[in-house]
Amino acid sequence: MKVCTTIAEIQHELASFDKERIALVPTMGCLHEGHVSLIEKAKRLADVVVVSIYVNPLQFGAHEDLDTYPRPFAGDVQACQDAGVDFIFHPENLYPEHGIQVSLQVNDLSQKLCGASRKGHFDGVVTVVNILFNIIRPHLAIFGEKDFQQLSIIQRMVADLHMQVEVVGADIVRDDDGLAKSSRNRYLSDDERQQAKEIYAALRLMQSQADKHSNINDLLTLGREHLKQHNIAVEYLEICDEISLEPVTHSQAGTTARIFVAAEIGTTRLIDNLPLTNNEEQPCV
Ligand code: PAJ
Repeated sequence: MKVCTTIAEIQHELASFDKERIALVPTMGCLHEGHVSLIEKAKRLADVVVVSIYVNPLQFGAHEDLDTYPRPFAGDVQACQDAGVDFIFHPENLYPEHGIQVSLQVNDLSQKLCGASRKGHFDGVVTVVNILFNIIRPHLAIFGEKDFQQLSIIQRMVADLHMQVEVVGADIVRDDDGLAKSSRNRYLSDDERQQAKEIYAALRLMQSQADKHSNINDLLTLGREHLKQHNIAVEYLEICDEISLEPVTHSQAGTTARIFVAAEIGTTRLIDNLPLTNNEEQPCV
């Protein structure tokens, strides 16, 4: 495995792989099992795996955790080595010295769910992902369903702009009690960590009751009550279509309906999502 810190260096390395399939796994580092599962999927689907580690300033709001975002680089290098990564791309900066003049903008898809409270966040994400695609020129790129809105928006970017890259989604990796793994889980105290598992519990409760409630609002109330009982402050709890991200009514809810949640535990903001219908328990036909 090689660590490249400049664009010239990574492009020089990748130039020798003109016949191989290159996969990119974009990350902001502080790697955990969720990221490793993306790397494993990349290894199954491609010949050469590049992991980018870059805490992208453009996607953080003024009052967000850019400065304190954990950057345990030595541990990340070890995790990549153990997972069989070929190249780490770890640039110091990806933007022009005096600021970026031309960037990408997401329309309606960025106004919903996380985008409602994180103005400009998804513009920052698509801009950096586009820059990474242009530098690495991967055949495929892997993104986790943990950030489902991000995955949907990147799929839409690639479709709308006719980009020559295949976007592949990967399942959410969770702790044993269901909490979705996240670099931000390390901000939680022991008590908060106990509380945090109730986010997944609320999603499962809603999923398990989905076919008993014909009214989508009853389901949302059920989830909200569960979170309230555990003193969890909800930023949003919605049931939306996976592609349009528009709220669905129960009568429309098919296999593409998904429950989305963002909640604050103490000062830590956590997100999660789950299909409304538990596809795994459905009989194969
Ligand atoms: P980051 O938060 O580091 O996440 C990198 C990738 O790991 C994303 O695709 C995310 O969905 C995935 N991931 C995180 N936790 C996961 C989990 N528990 N299970 C499965 N996948 C998980 O997302 C970003 O970085 C940035 O926005 C980025 C795309 C790198 C652009 O800066």
